[in-house]
Amino acid sequence: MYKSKYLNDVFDGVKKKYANEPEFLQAVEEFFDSMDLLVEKEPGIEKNAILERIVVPERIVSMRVAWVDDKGKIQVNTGYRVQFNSAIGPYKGGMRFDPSVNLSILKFLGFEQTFKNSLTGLPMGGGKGGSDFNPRGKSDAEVMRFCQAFMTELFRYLGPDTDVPAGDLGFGAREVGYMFGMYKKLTNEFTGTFTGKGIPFGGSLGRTEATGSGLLYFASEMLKEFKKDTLKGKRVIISGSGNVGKHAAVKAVALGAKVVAMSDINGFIVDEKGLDVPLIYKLSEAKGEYTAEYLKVYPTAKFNPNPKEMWNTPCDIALPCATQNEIYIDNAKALVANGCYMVVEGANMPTTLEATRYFIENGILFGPGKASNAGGVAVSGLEMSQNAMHLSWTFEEVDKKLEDIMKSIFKKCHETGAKFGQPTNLVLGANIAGFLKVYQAMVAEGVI
Ligand code: NDP
Ligand code: 2IT
Repeated sequence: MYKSKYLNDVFDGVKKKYANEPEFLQAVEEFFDSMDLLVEKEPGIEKNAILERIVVPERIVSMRVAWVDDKGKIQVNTGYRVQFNSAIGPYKGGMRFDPSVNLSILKFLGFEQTFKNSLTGLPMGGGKGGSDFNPRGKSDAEVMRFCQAFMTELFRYLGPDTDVPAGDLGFGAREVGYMFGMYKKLTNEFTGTFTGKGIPFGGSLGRTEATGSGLLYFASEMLKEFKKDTLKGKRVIISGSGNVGKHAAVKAVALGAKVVAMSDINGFIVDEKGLDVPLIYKLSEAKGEYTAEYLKVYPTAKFNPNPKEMWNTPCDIALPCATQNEIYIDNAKALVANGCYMVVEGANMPTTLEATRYFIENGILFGPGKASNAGGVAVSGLEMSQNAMHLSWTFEEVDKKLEDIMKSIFKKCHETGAKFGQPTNLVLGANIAGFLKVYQAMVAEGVI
């Protein structure tokens, strides 16, 4: 129940209409929690029906993707692109390949992306896409055929000033390469219509590392502002050993922290003395299961086949970097009981709403994904700029810009929270600060 009648009415409508989209409803509810403090101060929100409009994607395309596997069998998947909001720039956001992909998940991701992209300060709207295709266990040739088949339909909806996809879960440099190649062939143009591209064909140095590095820059700002402290010597646990988790681990170590546990979908490894992150990086790059190889080198490390139990590991800082809804209320309680005082989200919505509220109510420093993991899309924005200018910046230049953007996002969230009397509530700060720019643009652009 919100204080505002307007908010209650809009949320009731959303709940009824999208009852079968739990992840989307969860993202909207978290966002509306923050809007309760704003809608009465800003009557223009109700007058312009902004919330009714902002929860509906501007366009959703869905397509059949038929392809032939290595055995000659015809396979059929569904591909999607959710073009959520273009008020402040072309649609921008990743593509996810995972059997769990459906419209509820892509809509929650596209909704959050809109506010995340706004927080970066760069001109990017929100979008997300993907497919229920499972890349695990597929050959490179199968992945290529799938990506090409998907692009023969998707290309109609993309463009450097229309919609610019990038990577996400299950979708990395290989997939970007295959999809970009087919896009280029079909459109007969070489433009920056994907980010996260390989360096030889227009990619930005530093994009691969950006989400994980940016997460640690954000975490450093939180520690500096709220605890007058640094990452030096802090015990960190990280879920996910993919693009985000791996680079978060590398940056955590570079900034002096000790990574004591890391997981993937098969389980987690833990070592109080600190994990050998360069070795994990190397082994996980080879794709697939890496823990057995790691334990051969470090027999004192322990393996647990249940990744969820990693949240019972004593730590100072937890970085969920795998997927949505990884930290439930029981995991949150276990983290706090074992001494964790800071949680910073590398994944999108890895913390359930109940667990998020528990952290905030119990004074745990909490960095919401739409702010703390914005480094990836921020460097995607920098890649778009470099492509448009036909030039490329050095790694150091990009990394410095990333650090500045993460500091500025933290400042916006902190100062906006403070304006509403809650300086440590970065969820509130991120939602309101991300929203305000989109809101102003929507009003100025009229009823469309
Ligand atoms: P990757 O596919 O590179 O890595 C995902 C990691 O999470 C893998 O280690 C995977 O294990 C593990 N994982 C996947 N599903 C589950 C599950 N159900 N339970 C436990 N572990 C799981 O994806 P990314 O690192 O790119 O993305 C991770 C998260 O970060 C997602 O929420 C994504 O939306 C978000 N994000 C990504 C950005 C990017 O730039 N890539 C930017 C901002 C946010 P395994 O390898 O064994 O399957
Ligand atoms: O969730 C995200 O921000 C991403 N997957 C990155 C999107 C992008 O366009 O770089």
